[in-house]
Amino acid sequence: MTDDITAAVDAALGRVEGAATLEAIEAISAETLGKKGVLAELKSTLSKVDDIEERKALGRALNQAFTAVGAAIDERRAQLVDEERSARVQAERLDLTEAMHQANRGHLHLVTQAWQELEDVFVGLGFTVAEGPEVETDWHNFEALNMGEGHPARGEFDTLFIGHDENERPGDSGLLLRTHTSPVQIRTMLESEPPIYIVAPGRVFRRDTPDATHMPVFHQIEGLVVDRNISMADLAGTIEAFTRAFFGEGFTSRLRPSYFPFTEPSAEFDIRRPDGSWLELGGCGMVHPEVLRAGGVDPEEWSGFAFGFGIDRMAVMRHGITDIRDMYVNDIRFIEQF
Ligand code: FA5
Repeated sequence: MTDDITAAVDAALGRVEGAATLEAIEAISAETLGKKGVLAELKSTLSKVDDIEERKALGRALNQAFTAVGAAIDERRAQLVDEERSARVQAERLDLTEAMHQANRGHLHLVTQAWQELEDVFVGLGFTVAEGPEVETDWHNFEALNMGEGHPARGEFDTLFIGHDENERPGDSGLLLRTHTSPVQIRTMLESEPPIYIVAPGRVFRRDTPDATHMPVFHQIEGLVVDRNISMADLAGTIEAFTRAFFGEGFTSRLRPSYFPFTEPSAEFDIRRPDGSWLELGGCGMVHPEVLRAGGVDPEEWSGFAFGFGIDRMAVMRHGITDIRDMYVNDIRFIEQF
């Protein structure tokens, strides 16, 4: 019988080693360790052994056989569970690397790109960046800029007013959507002492009908310099340096006499398109003494220049876009070109 036990154990261990699936291992377990298994059958014959010592020894041998085969089965089962799990993970794994390679990264809006590059150019020229609110007071947007109530120049800005209720007349609240970034000049002068060298990019609003060069919501970058002995030559030099840095070679610019209530003298800044036509980019001039006073700056001691350029127009100029509205319709065929 000892030989039978040894043979049963050897056979079981051999099968366990060769088992390739969990089903196979469970079958071996049942056939070896189960109630009707080989070892159980051998155990049932123990009662037929008359010699009590021999029966005890065989009983111990059988118990060891159960333990040895059970341990081998447990070990192999754990291995198979592991193998099956890794096979499943492998099979279900999503290969994301391919999708990553194909992913098409978008880019910032052309106006945002121009905005950021303009900031870089002016910071390079020694300016700092300032900002002001989009909802402005009539005082900051007009009055302090030498356009008191009834000033005819107000009519050039088709203003969107903020009302508290529908019975109000437009303008009653004293609040509006800023029509230009020039109110930031006033806020900066009131908040800081000269010398001042700032640019203020931002969004502005006018009741303008969209066309190839106009949008009702657009962007400007304001510049303000207040220091001792600032002259028109400093303004011209700054604009020249900025044009070269932002547009690069091949673009020509010109200053043409103009009128703004908040600068004296005033000029319009134009840039020549590659096709030879000129586009107005913004206004500029020497800050009017009344504006310096409104900002709490003594015009006897300080002088300054200011400019306000349309960022959207700069973006279209740089990329040779013929219609400003194209930048706002989000046609992917257009966007992908940049
Ligand atoms: C002004 O807004 C003055 N505040 C500029 C200024 C600042 C002059 C400081 C002197 C000193 P103007 O209304 O011309 O000026 O607008 C300036 C620029 O904004 C225009 O030259 C143009 O480039 C741009 N712009 C004006 N209206 C629109 C519009 N509807 N859509 C797109 N760009 C516009």
